[in-house]
Amino acid sequence: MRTQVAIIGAGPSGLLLGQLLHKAGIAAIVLERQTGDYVLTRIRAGILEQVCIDLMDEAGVGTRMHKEGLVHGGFDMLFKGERHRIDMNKLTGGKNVMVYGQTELTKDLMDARAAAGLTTVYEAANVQVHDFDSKNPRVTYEKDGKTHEIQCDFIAGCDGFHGVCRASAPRSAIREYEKVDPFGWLGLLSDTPPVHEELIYANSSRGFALCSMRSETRSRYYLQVPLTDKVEEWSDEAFWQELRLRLDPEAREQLVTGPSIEKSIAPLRSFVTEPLRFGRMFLAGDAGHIVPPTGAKGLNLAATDVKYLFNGLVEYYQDKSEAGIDRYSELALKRIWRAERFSWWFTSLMHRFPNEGEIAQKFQEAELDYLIHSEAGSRSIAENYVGLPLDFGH
Ligand code: RFL
Ligand code: PHB
Repeated sequence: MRTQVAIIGAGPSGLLLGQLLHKAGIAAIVLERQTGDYVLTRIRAGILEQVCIDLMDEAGVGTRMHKEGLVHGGFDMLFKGERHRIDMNKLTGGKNVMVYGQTELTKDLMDARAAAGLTTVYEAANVQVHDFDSKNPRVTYEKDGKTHEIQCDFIAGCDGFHGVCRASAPRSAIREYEKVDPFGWLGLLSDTPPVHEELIYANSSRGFALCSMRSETRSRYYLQVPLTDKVEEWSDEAFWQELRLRLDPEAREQLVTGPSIEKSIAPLRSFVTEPLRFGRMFLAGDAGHIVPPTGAKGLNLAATDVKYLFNGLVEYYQDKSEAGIDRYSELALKRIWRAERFSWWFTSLMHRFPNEGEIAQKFQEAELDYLIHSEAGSRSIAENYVGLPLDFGH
């Protein structure tokens, strides 16, 4: 088989890249290790920045998102038992975010891919990338007991944190930066109305909590928990009880509880790979970087990596210029480091750190108090949360 771009991974990065390339008349094949159903049952991100919304539109898959997504112009920060609203819309001159789950976005992209008759190989085992340091890269994989080969011009490594592409880059050419936080997030999804019409980020002496949602009837809540906790040890009742204790009296009163549909613990990690290009192989999304989820940046960064890479590939095929693909790594990393910085900072501001004592909470509360009373402080949070423009600082 031959194609122009072999995309490894059918998560949001791989599917979005595939759809944008299709629209531009560039051929791609997507290889995915799991089944499509498995990919769709992973509960992950929930917040889209404007640039991500725009990209879904550019890919021609925005219709359901605009119909069902919830536009949010602000969120609450809770500390010392009181809630304070960050009016993102006002502070950023009219920008918002949208609540639209990663599973829905992935489904829209999968459906569009299927409708256009584009090739996605699910359950592709033992995917391997070859010769990406030459002009004739290849990808091999196993399916139905046979080994298959794809010849291509480029390989897009959209295969997430545990993928094969980053692992195949020569160790001497790669630099990795990592910080793992000493706690995780226990998430619970339930078919209950959200406790509040916008998100609540809570700094409590018992640990961080987040009240999020997927729709007006489906809620997503998170609790900071020690990494040693096991999800099986958390009954739904224990979760709701702990969440109540981390909320303010009004939210505690309004919280509607119900059985969980999904419960899982995710670690919090900051991780960046430099560079994101190895000859004719590029890394995009979680394959190249991970952010702690506090800033809601993971999915959005994946989308903007894809946009930069897509622009570079279009320039290559339409204008016969390598300038765009040559700049991909540098452009994407600038935006990635800014989001890494914000996500790390917001995580540090909102969580309990086991070894830092009570003074650390006092510092956090003083900083939060400053941030919500200072327009400059609030605006800085708002402008980062809604997402910096694609050409910020260029
Ligand atoms: P994905 O979504 O991990 O998709 C990668 C795809 O590649 C496949 N794959 C392979 N395919 C073929 N061969 C191989 N050798 C392969 N190895 C892997 C995988 O099966 C998968 O389908 O990466 P992508 O597309 O870059 O998208 C990134 C986002 O998924 C990610 O940034 C966010 O979901 C991060 N994230 C969250 N972000 C938020 O903004 N808010 C959240 O609440 C939030 N929760 C989460 C998260 C990430 C999590 N992970 C990665 C464990 C919760 C979790 C549990
Ligand atoms: C989510 O709804 O899953 C979510 C929302 C905001 C975050 C992280 C996760 O910062």
